[in-house]
Amino acid sequence: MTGIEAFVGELNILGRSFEERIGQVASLDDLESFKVEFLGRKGKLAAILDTLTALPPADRGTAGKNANYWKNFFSEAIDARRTALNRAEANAELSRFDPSLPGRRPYPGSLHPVTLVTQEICEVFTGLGFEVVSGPEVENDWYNFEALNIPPEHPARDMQDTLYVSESIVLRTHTSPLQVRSMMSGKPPLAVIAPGKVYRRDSDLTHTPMFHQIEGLLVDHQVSMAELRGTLTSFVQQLFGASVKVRFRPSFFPFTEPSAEVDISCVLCGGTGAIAGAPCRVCKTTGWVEILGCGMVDPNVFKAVGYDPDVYTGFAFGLGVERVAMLKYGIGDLRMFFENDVRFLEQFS
Ligand code: 2NM
Repeated sequence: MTGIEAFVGELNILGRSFEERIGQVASLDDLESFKVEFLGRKGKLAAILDTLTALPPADRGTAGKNANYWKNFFSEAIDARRTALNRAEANAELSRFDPSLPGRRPYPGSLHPVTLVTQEICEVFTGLGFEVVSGPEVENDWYNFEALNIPPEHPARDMQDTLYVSESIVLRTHTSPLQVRSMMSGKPPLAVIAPGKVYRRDSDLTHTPMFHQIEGLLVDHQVSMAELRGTLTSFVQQLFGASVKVRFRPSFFPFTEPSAEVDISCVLCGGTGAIAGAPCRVCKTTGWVEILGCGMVDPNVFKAVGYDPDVYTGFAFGLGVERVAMLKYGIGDLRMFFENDVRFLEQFS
């Protein structure tokens, strides 16, 4: 065998061993060492090429072409193998993913019961022609007290009851300052409903330092208490059902005269005071529950906002939203509204 024949023979043996083994390379790491073994600077192909200089110069071209052929063959085969191994790995990952598994249940959330009841009450009053108004939670003394006929020595102004920001700035203790603002920025006929947060220095089982109120006001010529009674009767029957009974009891507020508190027949026992012979826990056997306060706007309030009390009369009312929500949904504990336990809240979705 001549030199060139031996050279080409070595290459062919190397090529066959490459072809036998490449199919068994099973990982990308193994493929890199396999590449070094055949194509590396000190690899098997390089070892054969080192013998090229021992050949007669006339044979070196043929030898070089043969060696190049194998070099390209090895490179392409290794690249193809790398592509195949990559694809196999991607497929293995896909097979770990189970497309038949059920999706995760969406968790959409829900409106807070205080929001729901506020919306519902505002809808009843907008249906009666009232306009919804809003305004600042931090008020000055004049809007919160003075304009509402609450004099400087009134107990409501006590540090015990009111959250003061400074000597003359308070967190509003009711939403009435909104009605004062409405009267001053508008003119009769006026019908507004004012929902919002209010603040009082009070915290126990049945009182929270922040709660929600809705107050209403209607001003026009010759507004009568009969219209107050008709409006509020329509309101509670839309909210609690046409069969609830309504009664008005005399009461007192500084900003209304006369004033009244409104009771409805108990929503739990239906006004009987008992359920299956047991005393009703909601009305304490009386058959009635208090739902709001109201009255005819005091002339002093009209004077404060620049309305002539001999020309205009009006009625006003106010209610606590948490209290109404407790009655409407049969919630026994005020703290439920503020704990934000999802198991409680999701019942209103
Ligand atoms: C109540 C009860 C009675 C009331 C009065 C006014 C205003 F600004 F017109 F004078 N706003 N709200 C009012 C009247 C509120 O809450 C129990």
